[in-house]
Amino acid sequence: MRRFVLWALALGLLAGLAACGGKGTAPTAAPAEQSMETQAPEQAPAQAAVEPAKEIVFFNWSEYIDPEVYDLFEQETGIKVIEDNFSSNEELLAKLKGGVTGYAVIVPSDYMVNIMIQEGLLAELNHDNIPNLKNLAEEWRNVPFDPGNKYCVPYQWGTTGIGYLSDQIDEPQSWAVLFDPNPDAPWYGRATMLDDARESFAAALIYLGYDPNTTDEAQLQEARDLLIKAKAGLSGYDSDTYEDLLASGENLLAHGWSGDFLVAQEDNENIAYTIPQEGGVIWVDNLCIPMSASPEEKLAGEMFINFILRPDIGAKISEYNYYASPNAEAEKLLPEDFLNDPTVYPPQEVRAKLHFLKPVGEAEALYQRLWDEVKAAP
Ligand code: N2P
Repeated sequence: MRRFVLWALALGLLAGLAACGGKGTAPTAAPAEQSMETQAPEQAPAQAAVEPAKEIVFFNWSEYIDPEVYDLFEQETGIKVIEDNFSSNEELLAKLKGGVTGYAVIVPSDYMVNIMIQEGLLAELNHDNIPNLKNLAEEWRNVPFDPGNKYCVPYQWGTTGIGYLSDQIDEPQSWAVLFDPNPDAPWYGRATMLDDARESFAAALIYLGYDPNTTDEAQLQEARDLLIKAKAGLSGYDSDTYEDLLASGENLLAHGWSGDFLVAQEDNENIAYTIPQEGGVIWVDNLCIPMSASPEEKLAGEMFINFILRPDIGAKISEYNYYASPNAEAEKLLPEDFLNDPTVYPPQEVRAKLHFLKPVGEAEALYQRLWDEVKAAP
């Protein structure tokens, strides 16, 4: 534990030195820990050092991390992590654009990383503070929305489809179970859709055979009408407790995220998950630091990201939330049945029908307006 604290302090010192600009002496190539041990304290330019914040707030999706990770991180570094939750990328974006402060690490999905970079909302990561980046699988080192992990580190990835109670209804084959509401179907009035504009529009657009990233207004209006039609068969929109409503038997069907259903199997073994024949969404969520973080929060945030990238911690997180890890070294620690679970790792023929959401530029406002119309409709 002491070793890590020293190492972290040394990294903070180097970061501080680097931030000083060109005038100071460049840090030597000697390993940070060694230089800490051999330097007399009075020789260190104390004014340049950034100390990690003692407490940080992690703004995350709900039930997405094993809370034990916080205890382990605190034991190791002395830094306390407080969790706060958001329910959609748009909610997260609105908070940041509204000038919120106090968040050290946030977890936007792929397309939202793109938008946040363009809006200047993300701080560049100091890779010197994140040596465990080397554990990321090669395919996650150069994602198109953030080449070279300049701003973010992939956290977990998964899919969006339909969860259902397999002891009460047959496996849904099509999104029609939601978009062609039938009062005689057992799940009529006992189904939810995600309270998420892009996700719910994606489901409707995919069902209609359109691109889930379309910017065509006529197609989007058609999708809006379909979403309004579907409301007759829904008990509501929900992104945080839909899996619990299945586990309790209150609902029979839910549009939602793969791992959430798998976790809920612990409460009800009849919960199953499927990607309808028309296809679904694939996404990767990312650990990023908002521009509004203080230097102290940023350093502590980078230490936290580095901790999550530890193989044992990455494996622990996947074992808790049942999402796939982008961490190659963590995957090596995961059991065979996890790695072979087609719900976690969709087979090639399913993968071919999955779409990443992409930024839609100016049409973003159109999506939001049409979603507001869906929500307001009777
Ligand atoms: C976890 C939510 C998964 C995040 N409850 C979907 N991007």
